[in-house]
Amino acid sequence: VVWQVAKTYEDILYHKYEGIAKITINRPHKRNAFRPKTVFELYDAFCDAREDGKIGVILLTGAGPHTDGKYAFCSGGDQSVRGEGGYIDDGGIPRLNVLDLQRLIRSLPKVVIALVAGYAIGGGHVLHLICDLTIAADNAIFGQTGPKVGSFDGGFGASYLARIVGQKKAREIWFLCRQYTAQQALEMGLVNCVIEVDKLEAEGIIWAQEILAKSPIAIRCLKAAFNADCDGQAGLQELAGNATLLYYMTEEGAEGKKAFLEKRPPNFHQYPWLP
Ligand code: 2NE
Repeated sequence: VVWQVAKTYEDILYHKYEGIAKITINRPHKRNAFRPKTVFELYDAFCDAREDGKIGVILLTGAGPHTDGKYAFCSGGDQSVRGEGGYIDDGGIPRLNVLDLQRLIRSLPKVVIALVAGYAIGGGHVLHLICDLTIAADNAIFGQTGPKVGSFDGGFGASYLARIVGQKKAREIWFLCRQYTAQQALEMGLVNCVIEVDKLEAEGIIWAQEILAKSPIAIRCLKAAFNADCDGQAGLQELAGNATLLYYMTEEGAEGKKAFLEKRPPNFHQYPWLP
């Protein structure tokens, strides 16, 4: 695979290859912890991948290993820039902008696959959780730390985690702040598969290519449908948005617009009331 650089950033890497975008958090000296700038860059790259009609699958991963040999997907918010009210950006503004990123990953109509080697901890754990699929390297370590470091994610980080692993296990993960191996994560349904670390990216590409061979509209409707089950009115909005998109593609839908522009009454009689 020859990755093409899609755009250059400070805290992340962004590449593309034949329908696949790869976004890499690139702060290995901090176990890929994110600061506000990292999140703004991630948001920008995800928006680009969303807009690119050739891209169907996005891989999210962490750079590594670090010089000490350790791997990390992401270790959450950068505690060294945490101030009152959030993580402080370059302009001194406190931010929790990772919540915006979570919503973008969840709602963009393409498949996002987390490739996790090493630590997926704290807000980094929630990032993999929010992705549609997770492929774990055999050295992956999962866990939340919030109550240990004076933080918590009571949004998707709590409720969606409970949807995935069940209420008891989700409470254990948050209340005890233990770390779990890739195998344990697999057993609790937190990841889709476990693979040797040096095969992680190749496996991600295989999964992506299988998905890319499928119908884009079928995949986007399914993602919206899975989300709708958990996301209340926002989830229904996404699902219904797909219905509107498909309706606009029909002659019946186009007739309403044409009639308005031609200043005549619409002729919907030509379309049946299907059973
Ligand atoms: C990830 C973990 C378990 C790795 O442990 P280890 O022993 O392998 O590495 P070490 O030595 O702790 O970390 C290596 C370097 O990375 C920095 C460390 O400070 C250290 O720096 P130096 O001493 O070499 O200068 N580093 C690692 N994680 C960092 C972080 N999150 N922020 C800033 N620097 C970090 C271990 O490192 C760990 O437990 N990390 C902290 C995990 C954590 O508590 N994350 C925040 C959770 S809260 C959150 O993410 C959040 C939220 O709850 C709600 C909204 C938004 C965010």
